[in-house]
Amino acid sequence: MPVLHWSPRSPYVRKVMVALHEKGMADQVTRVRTPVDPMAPLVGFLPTNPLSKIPTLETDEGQVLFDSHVICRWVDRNGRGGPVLFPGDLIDERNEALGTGLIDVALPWLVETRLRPEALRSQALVEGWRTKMNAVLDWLEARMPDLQARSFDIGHLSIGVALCYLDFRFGAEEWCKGRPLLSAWHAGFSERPSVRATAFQDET
Ligand SMILES: N[C@@H](CCC(=O)N[C@@H](CS)C(=O)NCC(=O)O)C(=O)O
Repeated sequence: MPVLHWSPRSPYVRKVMVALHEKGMADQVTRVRTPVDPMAPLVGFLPTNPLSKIPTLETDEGQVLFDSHVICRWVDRNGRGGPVLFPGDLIDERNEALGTGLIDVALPWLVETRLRPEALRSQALVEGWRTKMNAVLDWLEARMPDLQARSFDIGHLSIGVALCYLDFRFGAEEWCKGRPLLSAWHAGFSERPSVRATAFQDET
């Protein structure tokens, strides 16, 4: 069975997990908890993924696939039923990039404000990330009719997971405030069985 290097609190991994559920493949993959750390690359994992990042997938054919975009493509190709995640008009992947880009903003922000020693933290960086986060959210609020006119694809999945991650780690930023269309859309997204089955969890 394919092996997915995994964590219950990684938003990139959750993209893959939601995709697996959407495509009826959640039980077709063995999950292995792989404790990566940007400040201490996992030496034993480097021969598998020299970037020491998750998600990473080892297929039955001996291929190693990363990152979340590539693995979601593999899921879409190998899934049984479910929505076509990559319809191929580029807007699907543009929207995926926007969702993943929001995660790319949130993750270093989290590292900066929670893991770096206080004396080394940069307020300017945090303000930059906050500006980008709000710009993405406003951009989405303005384009909700376009997003909703499309069938569910990798763009919806990626944006939805990114918003779940903001709820999980950045509740104080109150991203819903003043964005009624995006909030309502995300409430519907959160009810999908694939999303409910893959909730973020902090380990104790
Ligand atoms: N672009 C990658 C990003 C993956 C990523 O950064 N994952 C984090 C976990 S949330 C990680 O592995 N961090 C460890 C590190 O940066 O060394 C993707 O979409 O899969």
